[in-house]
Amino acid sequence: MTDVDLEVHHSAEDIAAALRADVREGLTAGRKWLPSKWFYDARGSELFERITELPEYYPTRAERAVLDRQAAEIAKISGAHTLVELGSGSSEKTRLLLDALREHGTLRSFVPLDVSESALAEASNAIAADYPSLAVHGVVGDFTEHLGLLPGDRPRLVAFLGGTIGNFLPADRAKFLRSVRDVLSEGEWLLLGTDLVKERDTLERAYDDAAGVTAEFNRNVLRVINERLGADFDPAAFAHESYWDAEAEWIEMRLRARTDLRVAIPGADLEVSFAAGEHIRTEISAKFRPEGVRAELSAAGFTLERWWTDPDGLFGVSLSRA
Ligand code: AVJ
Repeated sequence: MTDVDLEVHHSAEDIAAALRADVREGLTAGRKWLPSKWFYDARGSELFERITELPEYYPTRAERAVLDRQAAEIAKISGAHTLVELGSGSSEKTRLLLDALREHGTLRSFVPLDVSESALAEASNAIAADYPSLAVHGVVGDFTEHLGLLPGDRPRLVAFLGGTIGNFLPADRAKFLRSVRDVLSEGEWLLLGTDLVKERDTLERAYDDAAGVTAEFNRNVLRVINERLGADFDPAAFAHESYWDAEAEWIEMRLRARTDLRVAIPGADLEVSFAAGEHIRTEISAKFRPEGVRAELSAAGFTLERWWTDPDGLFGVSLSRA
């Protein structure tokens, strides 16, 4: 028998109100920006899945290479009864961890948490079907807000994979890591995926693929605003860009207005003007150095127990103890 339930922390009204507040703040700022979590409606989540298969987008493959090799070790060290996955998306790589924990004999429940209800429901159902004795408890929500509500037998292993930690600004990242530490008890675990600093070309291409999938993913945020707030963005009027900021050590995705534009956003009571060439920053994706990851984990109250990279040294995975 399968055992899936979905807990939804975001009603359609909550989502519209949060988007409205973000749009008002970000698009009235001197340098326009939008939070990257708004990419992920059903279409955006699908586009992201396609990104993970692109030749230029190495992080997914590199992280999978680490988990392939180390899942058994992760299961043995953590002895987790519950796997919690933050920003779970399609939960594809999660299966490597679930298999290893099942093999190890400690696994009881799986708690995926994601902002996208469609992606979460699909993933939870697929996992529940393939792991009949596993209790699956999906949580639809924002992992910056709903961490205190994480269910599951202890010890729990919280997996935050894919390098999504890089989407936070550094100060928010520190707060977030601290909040994860605060919901865990001593002896519970964090498995963290961090994309590593590397040469500009490799990074910029990973976020600007030849097939244009990332460009569509980027423009999807404008469609989300059109749908949820009745705006009249013409996505084609914005050019997609990826830019490696070598000083901040992050990739920025931007949408650059091709001409002077005026956009009405009735659901946010807003009219926004763009000068030709002006851009909206739609995402930062920070890249890390091993010593930086160790320092940030330690500052948040974690003890780093293991650090692995893929054979090409592109991506790091750390296992830390609370
Ligand atoms: C899902 C947040 C890990 O930052 O690399 C992929 C999102 N953006 N291509 C990343 C993304 C553009 C991705 N994360």
